[in-house]
Amino acid sequence: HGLTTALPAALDRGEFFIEYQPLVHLGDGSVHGAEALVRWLHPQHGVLGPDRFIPLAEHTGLIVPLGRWVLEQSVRQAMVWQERHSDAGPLRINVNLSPCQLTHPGLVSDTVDILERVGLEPNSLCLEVTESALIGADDDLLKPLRRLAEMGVDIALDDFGTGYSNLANLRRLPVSILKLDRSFTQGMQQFPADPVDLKIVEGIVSLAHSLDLAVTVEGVETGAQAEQLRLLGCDTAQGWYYARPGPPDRLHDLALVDA
Ligand code: G
Ligand code: G
Ligand code: MN
Ligand code: NA
Repeated sequence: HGLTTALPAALDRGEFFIEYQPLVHLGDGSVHGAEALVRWLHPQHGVLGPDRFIPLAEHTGLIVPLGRWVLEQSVRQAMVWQERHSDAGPLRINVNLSPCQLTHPGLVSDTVDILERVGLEPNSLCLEVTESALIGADDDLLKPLRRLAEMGVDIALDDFGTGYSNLANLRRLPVSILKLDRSFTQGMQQFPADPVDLKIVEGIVSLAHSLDLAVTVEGVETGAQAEQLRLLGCDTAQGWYYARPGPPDRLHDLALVDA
């Protein structure tokens, strides 16, 4: 595969870049932070989204150095936001982790090293892990996540509700945030939403809060969705209604508007 063989050189040549999508508090619309989303500016094919190359990077192992690069860039960017917007409260950064990064022995030491070199507080970082990556996870897999959580790094369960997680299993995961999958948000397009959809989200939020987990919703595209998810008690939100993924300076504009 052409893209696969081009990946290592692309990292060396600096062809990857990161877009940031804001996360807002549903209560007052203020900016909470942003999720880092990597892209590849391919010299022939133009901008490629992560769906095109993350699976290839996972397959070849390049995901480890690429993931480390994404983490370092994102942590540096969060530090820049915090220095410029000390008034907005510490803006936070969410970074996605692939399953192979979870089993890589350097995960904890690389993360600690990056946070210390940059000077970002661990509780300004959230690592997103998909629900499917943690299904049936044994203690060996959970240990590095637990160490990071003990340091204050938030762990979010991404795409929550699409997998097959045993809800009772949530208690043993070192997770502090549930990111409700976009499919739930799509069910809130009508106002009022389908009563069954409302009940399901209400139940998830209630369970999450009783376990001291915060709930983030993804894929909010309309004000009606935002309002219904706010009324259901969701904590933070992300989606095109607020902002598409974009360059880092866009977060300054948003944070300034709300300040
Ligand atoms: O960027 P887009 O909006 O198309 O995101 C598509 C998917 O790619 C998301 O599910 C996201 O979790 C994943 N993704 C984006 N950036 C990264 C990254 O840096 N590392 C990993 N492992 N996945 C990412
Ligand atoms: O990590 P995760 O799979 O959740 O990554 C977020 C993905 O969702 C990215 O591909 C991002 O571009 C996409 N996305 C973000 N906001 C919206 C939205 O409001 N609507 C839709 N359809 N997709 C979104
Ligand atoms: Mn994510
Ligand atoms: Na998701």
